[in-house]
Amino acid sequence: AEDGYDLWQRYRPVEAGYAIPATSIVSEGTTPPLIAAAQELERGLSGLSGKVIEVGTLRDNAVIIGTPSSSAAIALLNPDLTKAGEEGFIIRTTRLNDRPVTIIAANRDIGVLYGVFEYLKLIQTRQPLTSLNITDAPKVKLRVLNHWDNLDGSVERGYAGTTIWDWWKLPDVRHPRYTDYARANASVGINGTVLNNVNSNAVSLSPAYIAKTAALADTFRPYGIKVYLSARFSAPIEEGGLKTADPLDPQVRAWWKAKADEIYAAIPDFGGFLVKANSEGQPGPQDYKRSHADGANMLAEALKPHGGIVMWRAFVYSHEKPDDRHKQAYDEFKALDGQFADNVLVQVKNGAIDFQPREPFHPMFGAMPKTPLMMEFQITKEYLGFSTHLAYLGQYYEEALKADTFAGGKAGNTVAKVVEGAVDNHTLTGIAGVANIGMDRNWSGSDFDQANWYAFGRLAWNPQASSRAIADDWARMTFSNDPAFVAPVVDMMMTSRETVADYMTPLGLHHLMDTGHHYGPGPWVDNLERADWNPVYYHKADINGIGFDRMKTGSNAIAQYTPKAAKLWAEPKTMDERYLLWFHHVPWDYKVKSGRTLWDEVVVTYSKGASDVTTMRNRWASLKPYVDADRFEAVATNLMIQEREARWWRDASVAYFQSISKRPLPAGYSAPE
Ligand code: GCW
Repeated sequence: AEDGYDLWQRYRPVEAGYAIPATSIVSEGTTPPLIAAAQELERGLSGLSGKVIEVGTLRDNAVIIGTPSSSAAIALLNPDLTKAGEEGFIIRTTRLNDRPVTIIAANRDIGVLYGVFEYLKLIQTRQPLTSLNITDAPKVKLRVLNHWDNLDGSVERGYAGTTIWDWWKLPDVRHPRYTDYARANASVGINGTVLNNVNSNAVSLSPAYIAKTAALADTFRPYGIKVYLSARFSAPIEEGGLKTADPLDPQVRAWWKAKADEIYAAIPDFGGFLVKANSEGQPGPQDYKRSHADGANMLAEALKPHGGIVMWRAFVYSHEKPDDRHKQAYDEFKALDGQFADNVLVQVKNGAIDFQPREPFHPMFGAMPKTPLMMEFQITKEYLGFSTHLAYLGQYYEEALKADTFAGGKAGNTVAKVVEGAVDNHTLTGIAGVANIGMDRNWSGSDFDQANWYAFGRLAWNPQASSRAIADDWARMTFSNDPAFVAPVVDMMMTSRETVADYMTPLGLHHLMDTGHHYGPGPWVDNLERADWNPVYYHKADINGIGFDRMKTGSNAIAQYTPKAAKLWAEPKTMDERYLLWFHHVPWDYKVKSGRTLWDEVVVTYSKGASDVTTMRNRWASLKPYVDADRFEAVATNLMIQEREARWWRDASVAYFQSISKRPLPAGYSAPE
């Protein structure tokens, strides 16, 4: 049965009519990454061609893989690898000893593995193989998953079952699933993984857990994946028995240095630490009246001799500050630009609130030229319907990455270019994605959520890639290459996130999900202990209007953007109305671009979102002939749930807002029965 376990690496036989010329694999490499590369190529080519294609001798149409130092054949052919860099590769059809061959070559072993995955993708997406000349290399250095996995097995905001890390049985038991995890990640170029939740437990830094972490690191190493840990800032107290975790205290600094030395003794290529500090109740340097830079630099100093890095999160907000939550991270961090050690990256969520279905880009991007800023996307769909609602996030990520920061007053300095380091000349660069992986057979909780993991990796490799092209590859590799399937599915994926925004948070509304779990509507919630957790704080609806005024007349968060970026949102009349209520408090009777009143537009957009899910559901039903029965049914069931819940969102939201606006529903829209 098709249970989705194979992800986009199914390697099922191609249909007659598509030719795979490869006859044998030539690989002389003996290092673990080169062995992994040869094994993957054997597995992929054999599966896809339906015949055994093994590592063997040179024949016509052999595929030769390796680096100039591991392969005499590659050395002899001496291909130009200057553009392949540290992790990139080339794929080329050429001739050797008068035989036609394909070479997959790189400067380093890991590039060969990446090249193998690219070559297999060409077959999986039915590209011609006869005259290849490909050079590719990642544009971002650290391409990292963040697991919000707790040591007790639960996953914070995880909707795909419990953690895949079997902490009890590690370090001795190494499940094959760990290798499959590494293969999947390497296939999209992910080269790092933070194993534990940012809301971390100091036990993850204990000797027993370091040994367990080392076992995972050993398993992932052949695939180019480094492990990292979330570090609890108060660990010197909890694990070390010290009285303080003050970053300027010599004993605290010595404890972290010793801890880093201990970790590197077990894991020589350990990546470093991810830290959530002074955010949502987590300990941090401010507990000792020190700055984020003081905290980050202390850890950076401990990791530096070993080549490790610190990813310090900018997701901070405090309810003690009555000001707009939107402004807090920028306000705290902007002043620290230039104060971070050179092995620190500041990790910033794509938007200033919290992974909402739509957010404008975070104003920190472009505003801290002296600090490498790492993008943090959420792959798990905390605010977009968990794993039952279909929302393709590739399109979401692309929207954030393409946004123009106008840094330095110049057009074209997009978020992607800031993250790539191209705007401010950083070589230490990174993108993180909060993983959607768990023990479900299909890894991600649903078949279509696998696409979000896939798209994250592809965009981390190349932040300027097209999310539509990525969806197209994914649909072909995961389901079918039949154009009658691919075209409608890609169209459906590309509009799916907009649909979710329409039925949950239209026109720039945000954070209206029910409390705590964030599933389903809760725009009426107004009784939480913290004002900034209440949906009413974000929509500010009253009898006259709705929306969060972030202009000068309100919180003035708009001033955190460069003038040219701010200008795009300054005028309700001319702006993209999908951000309208994010920045403006607008009267219900205001006329939007469609000619309707704002009130009518809110109702119409909620309704459109709900009916677009019905359209998706019908579209999927029509694709039954192209999909195996198990996965067809699994997706169909989710779409049934999504349709029901989109209507729930529409009806509950419209009814609630109507109780405030006191306006009639527009003609043709009836109240829910
Ligand atoms: O989105 C919020 C989540 C928390 C999460 C926090 C964060 C890990 O609701 O579950 O905690 O953000 O990103 O730190």
